[in-house]
Amino acid sequence: MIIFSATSFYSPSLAYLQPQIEPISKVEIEYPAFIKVITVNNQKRAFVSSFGRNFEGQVNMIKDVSELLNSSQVSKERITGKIKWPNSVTLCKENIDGRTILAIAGGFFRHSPVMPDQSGAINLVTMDSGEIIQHEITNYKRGWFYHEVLWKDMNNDGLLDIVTARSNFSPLNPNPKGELIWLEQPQTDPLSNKWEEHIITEGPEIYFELIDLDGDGTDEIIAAESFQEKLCVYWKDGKKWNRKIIAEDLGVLYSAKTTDLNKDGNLDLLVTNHVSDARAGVFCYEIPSDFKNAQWKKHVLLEGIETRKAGPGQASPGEAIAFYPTNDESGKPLIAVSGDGSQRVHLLTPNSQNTSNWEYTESILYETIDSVTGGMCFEDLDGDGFKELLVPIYDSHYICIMSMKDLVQNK
Ligand SMILES: [Ca+2]
Ligand SMILES: [Ca+2]
Ligand SMILES: [Ca+2]
Ligand SMILES: [Ca+2]
Repeated sequence: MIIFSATSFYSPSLAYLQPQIEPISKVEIEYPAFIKVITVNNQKRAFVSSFGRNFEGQVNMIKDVSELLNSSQVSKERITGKIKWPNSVTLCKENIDGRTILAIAGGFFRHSPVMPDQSGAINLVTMDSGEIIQHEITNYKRGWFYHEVLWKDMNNDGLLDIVTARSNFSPLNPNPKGELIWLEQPQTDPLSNKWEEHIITEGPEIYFELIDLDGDGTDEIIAAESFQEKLCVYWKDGKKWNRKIIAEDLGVLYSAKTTDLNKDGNLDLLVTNHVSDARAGVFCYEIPSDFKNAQWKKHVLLEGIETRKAGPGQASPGEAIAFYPTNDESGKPLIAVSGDGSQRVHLLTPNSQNTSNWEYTESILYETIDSVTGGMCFEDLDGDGFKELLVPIYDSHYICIMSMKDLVQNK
């Protein structure tokens, strides 16, 4: 077994000689857009969301994730083929009605007036006992779509509810809006009864996080208001939500996630945008203790990502994920970035362990042939202690799997 210490791994004298690492496998699957590995009943399962303009949206489950490591063909089970543009798949941590439940967010915007309705929904799916049950819990709202789901008991009745954000953006809508809502789990028959909708606040659209930044027992909201091009924090005063704009100079936003990037003990916000100009990049905002009034100090970690995919609407990057190659979480995390229109997976390695040094070195982990990259995830699939990176290679119809063992050993 290969053992490495944080010290040797992060030593700046050891640059990545071969940053582009060979995939250990490429698994065929049509139009993969997002992949997530979720432990369901103590078994790791991979869920792949697929969609395309003229391709029926579907979510497939790969029951035996070890198949992903050594074969281009895997046995998969379609858990739904009836969801428009499925995005994230999120497991409810508690059984509901004795069943394991997945929530799938979906929908997309219309590019043109002749395009059919793409309005989205939140669907619950359960597949215990081999039978698949699907229940749409949102009311139809024309032109709106959903991306992320969070399970949280919002009314303290002991039943987990769903928090989600929706957007009504389209190129045909000059003033897109967002809404953060929660859907109340009914007391009985949650797989057939209505989940009552409650609006939390207008604004949040795609990525959001509920987090109690000041420890007063009430969550604040951090939101990437993607199409409104605003990165915001909300906090509650009595019944009123206050909103502070952290940034509005990045263009369309992709993701925002709290994590301590520089390991100084304070949370930072890791942000990506999604543009086709020189601003395309990866950014960090240090969250000040006086988050309402003080400036959120910005650091540019990577900028000028080139959008190599041709065609209208192509942009870069996608989501950035702070990660460690193994379970050893000492030192600063590395950052993996799905390039989306850059057709690459970018790796950012911190130049120094100094908490006041925000410099990173970019290397390319993987480069596709004319395909955008989708929503990726890390998981140690074979239990060897090194995580695998699973990347949807959308236009070329496969999932690329790389072992972080190769990253560590190549350096
Ligand atoms: Ca509840
Ligand atoms: Ca708070
Ligand atoms: Ca920090
Ligand atoms: Ca592994």
